[in-house]
Amino acid sequence: MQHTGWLLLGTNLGKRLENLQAATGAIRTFLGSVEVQSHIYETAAWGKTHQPAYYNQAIRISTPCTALETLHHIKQIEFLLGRKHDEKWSPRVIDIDILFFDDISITSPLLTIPHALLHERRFALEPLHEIAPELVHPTLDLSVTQMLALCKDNSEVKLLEELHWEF
Ligand code: PH2
Ligand code: MG
Ligand code: MG
Repeated sequence: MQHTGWLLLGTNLGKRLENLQAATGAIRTFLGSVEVQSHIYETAAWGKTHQPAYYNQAIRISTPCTALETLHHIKQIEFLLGRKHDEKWSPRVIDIDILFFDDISITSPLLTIPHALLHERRFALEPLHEIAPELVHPTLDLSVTQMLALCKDNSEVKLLEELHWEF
């Protein structure tokens, strides 16, 4: 059975565009098809703000893996791409977060779906809104459009113009 996952990719160390491309390639290899990709957004660091700006991108995947299997593969991909065991919210080469998975809601020490901080983070909501405005949060009962309208986070999130991409 195929499952649908909405993931957020984030990177603020090294060559950010290449990190996103490598992550997408590895997701295709280990998880399944990448069906939709948002534009890339350059976003001010949230949480610990004194660090380089991120590139963030939301994608929709189709995978035979369950949510826990998906998490397991994501951890492997992050390791493969050079992510170090780091402190909470410290700069990273790649971070892959599960925002939504089918219409499930799980709260466990290993995994929380939908992502627990999604509604508080403009850097996640804007890219997700581009690819899934009508998706409804199963416990808040709000669409992504509604969550974005209610979001109090005013950190900078700007659409990256192709001309500004770093090669
Ligand atoms: N991820 C974090 C903490 N802060 N800020 C931005 N702009 N983008 C992120 O992906 C991000 C963050 C923890 O994973
Ligand atoms: Mg994260
Ligand atoms: Mg993460």
